Amino acid sequence: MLDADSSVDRLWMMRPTHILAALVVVLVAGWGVSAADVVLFEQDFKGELTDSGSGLWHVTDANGVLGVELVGANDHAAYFGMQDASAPNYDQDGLAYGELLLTPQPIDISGCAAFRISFDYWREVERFAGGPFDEARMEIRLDRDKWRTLWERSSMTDSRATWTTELGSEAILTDDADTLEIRVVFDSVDGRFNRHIGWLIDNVVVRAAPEDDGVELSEAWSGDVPGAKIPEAEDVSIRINDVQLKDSTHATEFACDDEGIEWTVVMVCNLSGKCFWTRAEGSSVLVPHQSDDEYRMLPGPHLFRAILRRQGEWIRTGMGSFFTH
Ligand SMILES: [Ca+2]
Ligand SMILES: [Ca+2]
Repeated sequence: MLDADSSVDRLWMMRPTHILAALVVVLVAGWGVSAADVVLFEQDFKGELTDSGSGLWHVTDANGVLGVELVGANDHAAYFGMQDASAPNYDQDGLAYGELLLTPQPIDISGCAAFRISFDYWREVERFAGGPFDEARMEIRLDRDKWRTLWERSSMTDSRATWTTELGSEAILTDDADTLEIRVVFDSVDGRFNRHIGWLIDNVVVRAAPEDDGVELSEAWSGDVPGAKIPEAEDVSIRINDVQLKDSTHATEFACDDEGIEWTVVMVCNLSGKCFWTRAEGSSVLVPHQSDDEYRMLPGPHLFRAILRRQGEWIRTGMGSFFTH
């Protein structure tokens, strides 16, 4: 490193044109470092992914996906779905769920104050205004901390079935973190209405952003509802009633006595907390223990969680338990 005196000496030895040229170089280099749109990472699925993803995630081949326009000649994208020759879909036996890590190595963000993520996506899922199903999420984590949902769409937002660019309007402060990882998650929540093409993603780009534009990661979120953003409410409780149906099978009724409940979504989970079946109705929900076309729950204890819309606000309960017969 030059000390101050010797660099001053050297400047005096240069001719004015050299000094001007040096100034231009310094200014351009300075702008380059502070420029907001320096690309830190790009994923276009032409190269290798170190993670093959879980569930139905895979990179499309040169034939693309029936019904989805190609992003470019011989282009590839990440797709959650099955490339059925006549009707691609994610209709499996039950829940369709998968995670795909988009960053082969953690992205080095140690020199940045903030960053912005943009990407292209194509989405066609079920339409249901009463609750979040067929969730498509982008999640990120800083310094290998816990995954946070950054972007989310579900059955509550109309599918556009066309390539759409998400500009990532909110920049996120790095908070002195050194690494950033990105993954995508698709969660059908239950096994119903899954004969849709699903979700594709391409051209994920991370750019440096000025600190002034940044918001804290906990504040940055773009979505229609739920996921990590629904606060857990301690002032609501769910009442459980065992009900015998006409055909002498059993059901459990979940009801909330709180006034102003407009929607109740009950998620039935196994004892390890994995939710595998969801039903949404008005102020109460009836969950049959046996259903010919869906699930036959084994007799015994189950866990549940409820998501409620109360006077326009979404809230969630903690885990509760109930018995099936
Ligand atoms: Ca691509
Ligand atoms: Ca569905």
